Amino acid sequence: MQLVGMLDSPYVRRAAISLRLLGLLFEHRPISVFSTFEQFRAINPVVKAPTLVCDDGTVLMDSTLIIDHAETVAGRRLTPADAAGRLRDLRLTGLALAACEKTVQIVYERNLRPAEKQHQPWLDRVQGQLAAACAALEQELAAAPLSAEPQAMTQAGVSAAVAWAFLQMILPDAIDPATCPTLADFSARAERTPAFEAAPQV
Ligand SMILES: N[C@@H](CCC(=O)N[C@@H](CS)C(=O)NCC(=O)O)C(=O)O
Repeated sequence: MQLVGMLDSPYVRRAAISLRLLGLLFEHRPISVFSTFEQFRAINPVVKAPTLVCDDGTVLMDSTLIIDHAETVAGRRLTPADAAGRLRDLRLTGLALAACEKTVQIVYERNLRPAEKQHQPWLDRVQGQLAAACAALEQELAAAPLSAEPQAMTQAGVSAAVAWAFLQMILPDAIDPATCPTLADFSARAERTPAFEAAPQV
């Protein structure tokens, strides 16, 4: 199978890291939805990254659905098996995905919309949502740490670490790392593990 998309996308990156943690072999095709739009469109006319081209030719999009499929192929999940553990993992993953989404919305508003058409009240709203997602992640990780060890890494860990690294790379002034020390430390430790190092965001 082929994973299509650039690793500067947190969605592509969480999919790539998850595939590796699941032990699945795949070819990564670093094609951009912006600079190589037509090349991407030839693979997936919807032009969404990540896109997974499955071995049977099925073109699958959305990182969560790609990970769901990968877990089925691998025969195991990156979420805890028990209901309470899985619920916590899903909640943390949801917070991380919201942080990714709000970060991307700010970047698109700033970079893709002409300056005179940018709407500050919308940016303020999104910034507040991003801050809320990061604060909740920080609070919950501080209360009950996630393991950054490869064998114990769950989807919440993958997504939280990727979301924080992406935010720091692309909007370094948006959230002061001093307000999220647990999240920042967790992300840094995860980044030093083989599955993360094999999928560098820069
Ligand atoms: N919910 C989707 C979000 C994917 C997403 O928005 N990807 C961006 C790249 S970071 C993209 O494809 N942007 C191009 C577009 O939406 O036109 C997922 O989890 O895969």
